[in-house]
Amino acid sequence: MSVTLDTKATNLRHDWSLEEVKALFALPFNDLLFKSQSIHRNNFDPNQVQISSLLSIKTGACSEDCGYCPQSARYDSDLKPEALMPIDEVLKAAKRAKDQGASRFCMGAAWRQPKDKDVDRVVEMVQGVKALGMETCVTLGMLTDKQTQTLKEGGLDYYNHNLDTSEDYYSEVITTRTYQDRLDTLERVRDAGINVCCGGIVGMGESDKDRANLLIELANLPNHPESVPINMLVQVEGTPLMGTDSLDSLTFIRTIAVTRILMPQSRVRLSAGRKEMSDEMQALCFFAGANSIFYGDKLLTTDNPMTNHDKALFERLGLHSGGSSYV
Ligand code: SAM
Ligand code: DTB
Ligand code: SF4
Repeated sequence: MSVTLDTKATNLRHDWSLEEVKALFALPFNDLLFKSQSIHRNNFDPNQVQISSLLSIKTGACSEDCGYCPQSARYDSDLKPEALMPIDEVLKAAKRAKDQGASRFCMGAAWRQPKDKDVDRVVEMVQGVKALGMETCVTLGMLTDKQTQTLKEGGLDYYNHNLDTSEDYYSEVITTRTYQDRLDTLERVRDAGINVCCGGIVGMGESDKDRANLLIELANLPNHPESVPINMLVQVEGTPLMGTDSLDSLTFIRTIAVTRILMPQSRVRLSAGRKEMSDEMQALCFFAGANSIFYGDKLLTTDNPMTNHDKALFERLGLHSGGSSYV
């Protein structure tokens, strides 16, 4: 099947079919990367990468059973649970991230869903981080309408809530909340006027079809998420997904390329898993259309490449940091 493409993305599409997306994945590698790079440079500065830093503001002891996650209370992952951080510590971390060059600060909490009083404390953090001149993102689990309103009124820029995988594969990974629960939270976030950060994880043992269907779910939402994190599973001892066969690097790069083609104006983030990737693989991901990273020595609870290494990589590739959300 041949696929016609609008490289300038004047018409963002929300009607991708499985056949079309499978055909993209099946293209010769060079043809796929040529297409994704053409779309990328028609919509973005091809050498600019947006930089976000993460902080776990409430760690571990989570009631959910997400099979990849070291923060679930159900698995024995050697992680020390920590209560919600005091605001001054959060702001110190944000200031450090800003000084290192991050433009967005993402705060993650290991909750199924926050309590209203938790949201009020997070709003104080958001306001403090914004006052430092950074964009803000939080990921707190499922939200109510009232909570999305509170976050919007508090000035939050982005909410991260991932679909994680295809609807078909989802129950293999998580049983304590449904795919529809995730879609409902995403709709609430969108309706409240907060930018959406939504992507998934690959390398969890899913099939080619599952990866295609995850990207279709994202692209066929009424609006494309402004940020699309593509995580490679970080395998953590004690979690059920530890020991999963690792995903072929070229398939990962193809996944980035197809994400760029389906969502031409979104920030595609090369997210978790970079520590296990070679510089050459990351370079191909940037060529395929990734233009955002998590930066800083830690993700939430696992290691990320050292900042000095990333700085050197940017220099070697002639990349510069900058840019915020949508084009
Ligand atoms: N508890 C909230 C939730 O699940 O919505 C927010 C924090 S949760 C850690 C945020 C996201 O991190 C998950 O949806 C998942 O996509 C990603 N994540 C968690 N553990 C991961 C791992 N081991 N490898 C890759 N991504 C992971
Ligand atoms: C996302 O898509 N990836 C980030 C962020 N959103 C919250 C989290 C990655 C977590 C990796 C495992 C850990 O460090 O605990
Ligand atoms: Fe809890 Fe989020 Fe981890 Fe799932 S991904 S176990 S909800 S912290």
